[in-house]
Amino acid sequence: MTSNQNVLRWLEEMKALVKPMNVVWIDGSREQMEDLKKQALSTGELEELNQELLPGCVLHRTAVNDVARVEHRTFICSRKKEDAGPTNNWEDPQVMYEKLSKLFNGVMHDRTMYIIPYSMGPIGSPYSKVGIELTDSIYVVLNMDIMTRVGKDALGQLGDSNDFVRGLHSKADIDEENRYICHFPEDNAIWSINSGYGGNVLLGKKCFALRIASYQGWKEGWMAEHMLILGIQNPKGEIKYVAAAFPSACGKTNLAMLIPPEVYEKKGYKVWTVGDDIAWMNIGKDGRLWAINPESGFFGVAPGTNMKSNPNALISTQKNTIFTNVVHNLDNNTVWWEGLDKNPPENAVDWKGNPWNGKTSDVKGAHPNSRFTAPAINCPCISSEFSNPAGVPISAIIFGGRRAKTAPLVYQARDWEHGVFVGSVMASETTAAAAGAVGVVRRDPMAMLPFCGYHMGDYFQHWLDMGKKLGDKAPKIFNVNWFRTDDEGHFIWPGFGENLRVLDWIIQRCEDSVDAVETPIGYGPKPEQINLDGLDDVTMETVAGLLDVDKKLWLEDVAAIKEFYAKFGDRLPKELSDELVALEKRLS
Ligand code: GTP
Ligand code: SPV
Ligand code: MN
Repeated sequence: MTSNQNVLRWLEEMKALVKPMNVVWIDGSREQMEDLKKQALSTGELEELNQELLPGCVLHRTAVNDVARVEHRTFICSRKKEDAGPTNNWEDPQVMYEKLSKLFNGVMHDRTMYIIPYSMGPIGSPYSKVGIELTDSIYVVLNMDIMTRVGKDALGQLGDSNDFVRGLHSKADIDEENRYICHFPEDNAIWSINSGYGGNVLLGKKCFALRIASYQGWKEGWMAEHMLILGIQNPKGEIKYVAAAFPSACGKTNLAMLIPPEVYEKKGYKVWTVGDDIAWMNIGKDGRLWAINPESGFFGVAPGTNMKSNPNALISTQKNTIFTNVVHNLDNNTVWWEGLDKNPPENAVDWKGNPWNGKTSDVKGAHPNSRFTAPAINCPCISSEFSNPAGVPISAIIFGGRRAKTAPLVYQARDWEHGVFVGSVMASETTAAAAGAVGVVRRDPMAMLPFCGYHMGDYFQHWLDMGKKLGDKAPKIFNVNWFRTDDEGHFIWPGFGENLRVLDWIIQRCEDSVDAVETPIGYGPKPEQINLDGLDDVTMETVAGLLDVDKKLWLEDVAAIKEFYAKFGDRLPKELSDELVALEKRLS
């Protein structure tokens, strides 16, 4: 498939380590994928779903101990410990290579090794990058084929270059005790063993496109971020693009595909999806920030996805989709999950593979982190710019998280530096996307806590440096929170499509066509500036409450931020500690 000596040399080295029974190059052809799918169906690794209702769709169940990212077993193996920083697990690269070599030694002796060349980003884009993943899992091959641009084109893009990310993955025995997801940023390498779950094994995604790429972006002067990208088209046909960083399972896919409320739709507003999880952003020739989506599919959270909350996501999953850890409805051989509809199947199999009756069972049928892998081209609102090698120009950057209290519905940062501060102190309640407790508030700067491949203090400095380069062409920075709750714990803001009402204010701020109120934390809308037309159950008083800045809660937050910032020692940029002092002053 290639004469690239850098690739061939590395392959020989890896083959000598894992000693595969067979080696198969993935060329990206339909025939090859169909063939692999058939093999996986014959072994039970995949189950074929109803091909009339869900053409091309299959179901997969992971091991019950292997259902989410494992942050405590994820390592950044930089040569110097301090370069991984206080928020990453670290191990010396030599020590880790040795330890993993023992686990990888001969691990594929009775298995086929698949070689997947892939491009993150459109083929031909100056911003795209190539990786090669070696894996013993057909499930991984089929997922990578949806999520990235796989095969000959990617190798063509690489040419003779040595600039490719070397990914090695084996399911091994799915042994939790020996599960490792390891990154060697200085070697462009990722080794992952003993898992079969998405974020741990689709090495193009979080491992490359965020952890390794964030490091590359730092060195090369661009940004790899955990952000959706969407275009908002106004009635005049003008499209403004925004990028938004929310932590895992906090609403990126939903916002990226939102359906405008009827009053907006009637006026002619449209929303276009460019990406739902990852943005690579470069300064373009015109000095503005341009973003590409390095992926080509959606690895979305299934529970809660329905025809009301996110019809575009649901429609995207109706063909050529891989479902993982959802309910198998045996009556019609389709799938189900909590929040799909109010009609759970009675004759079904749950995500663990046990018989399940949705009418009588008191346990959940789908895992809370069950997922669909769907081709982006299936999405009814996919942007015409989705594969544009130049990307799209970003007008606003939006941070957000799950906060029951404290964070208001929306506010704007005072300037770029303050915006970096706002992103750096983001906090959110944890979700099922990672193993561990759910619902605990933790700091998650720029939604990158689990994904930053180097010292987070240096990462903050990189953000500040990018702002200096962008100057007055820098996107405006905002913070949103869809998740404020009332005393009974119900969400106050209706969310989903109605979030366009908030984006509307954000776009108006970017166009300088609306004023704002100054608050201690930044600039907020006047309640009447949030358009509530056609939204009967939300009053202006409710919005005023959602925009309220509770100084007492914020001062508590300041104390927590001080503690968090202390971790970074002298690698915390002075601009950020100054911002914290200034915030405290404005609050008292
Ligand atoms: P990852 O793929 O893990 O990065 O997640 P994500 O950020 O793309 O999250 P996603 O859009 O899949 O949403 C996760 C959960 O949040 C789903 O259960 C949604 O139903 C819920 N959710 C999304 N948007 C909103 C919103 O505006 N309001 C409320 N209340 N819930 C929302
Ligand atoms: C996330 O957890 O942020 C995801 C899913 O997008 S995973 O690919 O598992 O990281
Ligand atoms: Mn994500």
